[in-house]
Amino acid sequence: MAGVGKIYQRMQVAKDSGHSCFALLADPDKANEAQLVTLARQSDAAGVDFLFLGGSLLMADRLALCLKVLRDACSLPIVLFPGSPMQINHQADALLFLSLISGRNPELLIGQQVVSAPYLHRSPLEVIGTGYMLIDGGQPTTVSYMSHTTPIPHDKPDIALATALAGEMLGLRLAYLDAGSGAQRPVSAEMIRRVSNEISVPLLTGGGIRTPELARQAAHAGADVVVVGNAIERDIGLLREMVAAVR
Ligand code: 1GP
Repeated sequence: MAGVGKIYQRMQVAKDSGHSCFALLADPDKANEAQLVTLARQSDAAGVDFLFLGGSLLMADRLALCLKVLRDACSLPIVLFPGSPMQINHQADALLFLSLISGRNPELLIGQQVVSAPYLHRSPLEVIGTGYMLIDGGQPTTVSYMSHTTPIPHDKPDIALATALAGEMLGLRLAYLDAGSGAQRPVSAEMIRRVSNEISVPLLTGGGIRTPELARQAAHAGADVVVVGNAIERDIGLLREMVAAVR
């Protein structure tokens, strides 16, 4: 488990080179098997860098099935983006080991991590410690409700920066600014720029990125990995354009 794995290296290259990556987020609750196969094949063809898999609340026990379907349909790296320790599965390549550092809920800062650490220690997964920050996206999201935390205000880039720096100083290897799935407005370019310019770990952002132009703005502002879920779920025809915009 220790050391730097391939997926983290890829994100570091993005940070060092200024060439951002595109991650497609699939929610195991939302896509059926045929849709997952299409998603995987089209992602491969469009040059998607990572498939992220997870959701803040899973209503059905489909994670293992989704992993198998995606695995069989493409060769892209699969990264778990778990809403809870129940969303850990060793068939993925890597796991974002999230600490919700924008909140003050001890369970999500360290409690659930303690529960899952012994399992992860023995698993082949690349475990990537991630400082996860919820940013106000204009409406309450499932994550803010489920986590009992208050997001960082949309127009307070300094708070996001201070939080990201604290995460980095604590040894977390990624920073993730998330406006939440389906956010009315994504994290602002100003906030992304402010954080990206000052931290030395790769920066991910997602939530409410509905158009190629918004994806381009996020990458241009300094996001090393741009994560999109809903928009592609709604219209897979946007995929190529989204990936091209991030490049
Ligand atoms: C990943 O929560 C986001 O960070 C995904 O958000 O579904 O709105 O793209 P969307």
